[in-house]
Amino acid sequence: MKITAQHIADLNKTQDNSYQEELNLLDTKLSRNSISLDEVIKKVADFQVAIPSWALGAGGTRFGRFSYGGEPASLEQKLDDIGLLHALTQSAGAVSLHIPWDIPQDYKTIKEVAQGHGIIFDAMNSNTFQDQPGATESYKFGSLSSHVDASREYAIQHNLDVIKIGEQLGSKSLTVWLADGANFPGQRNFQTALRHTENSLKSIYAGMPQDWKLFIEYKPYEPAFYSTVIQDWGTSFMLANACGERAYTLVDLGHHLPNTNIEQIVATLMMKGKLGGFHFNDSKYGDDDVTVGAIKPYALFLIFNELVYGMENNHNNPDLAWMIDASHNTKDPLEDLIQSLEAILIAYTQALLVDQKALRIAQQENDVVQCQEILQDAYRTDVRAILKAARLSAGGVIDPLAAYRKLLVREELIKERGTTSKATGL
Ligand SMILES: [Mn+2]
Repeated sequence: MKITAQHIADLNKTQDNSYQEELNLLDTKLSRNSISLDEVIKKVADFQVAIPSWALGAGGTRFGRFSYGGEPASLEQKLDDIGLLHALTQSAGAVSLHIPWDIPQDYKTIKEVAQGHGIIFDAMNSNTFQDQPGATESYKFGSLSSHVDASREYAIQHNLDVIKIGEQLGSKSLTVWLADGANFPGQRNFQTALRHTENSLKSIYAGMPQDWKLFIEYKPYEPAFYSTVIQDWGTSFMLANACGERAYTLVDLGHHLPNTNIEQIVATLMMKGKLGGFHFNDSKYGDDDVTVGAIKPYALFLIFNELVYGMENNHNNPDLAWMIDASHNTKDPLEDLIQSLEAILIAYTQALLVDQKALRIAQQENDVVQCQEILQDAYRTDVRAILKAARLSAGGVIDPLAAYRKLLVREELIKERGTTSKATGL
């Protein structure tokens, strides 16, 4: 199934356009704070989030996985699904590939399919957290941190292979997330594991083309339940500094212990020019299992407030690689991704509405109450009309979820692919 310009035009004719009145009110409100509505709309329209190639099938847990039907069975079909998302939202113009789940068989075709959908290849993701069929070395007791030389070298080589694949697709970055850790006290020597990891990352960094970036992701626990080698932003930051100036920390929202002040981590990393990538999701208890903005939308806004401040003030920090990294157990994955994109853009837009000048003055004057008022005034603004205007200006639809349902996308995909097709991934 392909969504055409005609589909979009027809949908927009029938969709509710009362948002325009809301837009006029917002224009008046924003101009009081000297914020240009047109500039905000342009920034929102330009914001692109990568969709990971593993997020297009039914999500699940280790206890079970319930298929949704019409799942993409090949990389081409995964790109087609992102193409559907991008056609509706105009904000999913990138894919993040996971290797070896999505090794292209025919690079020329894959590139053409992506190009046809207006999708670029964002960060490549390596996988050293499971043994593949036919693997000659095991990651059971670690990969880049392993005390077994052969396992470590095998994992380094895998990352170098991923870079080679990415080069052929036009990707410019590699994300490394390690499951390496220990399940029981005494199992591993912390210092040896960390030293091995640092040396392995340096070898990978040395094998990257000059215009590539390395993103080092961290996570406090799981799959290892006693210790994780790259457990927090400080460890990632230290390793990135050890590698070199094109190595950065990657923040995944779900990879923090409960109540961690993620916005402060973002601010610290951006001040040092070391925040490279960002993974969106939400969580009630831990990890990344819930749709972005489903649980803690105010926390997401506060994080975006620091991201926007950093993007405007920390010119030493590179443009960020944004990606959705969530599971969507029991939901239609495409509907879940539409909801995630909406939540991301709402938080981003609200952060753009913060009256930064007034906030600086209130901070300077120690007017604590006014500081909170300024942030919450932006957060409590309903910005959905701005998202609609941004999508429309970029060639998308006013209401993506309603359009998705009206076009019977899932039903069409089930007709095309059947009910038993299964996507590789989580
Ligand atoms: Mn992640």
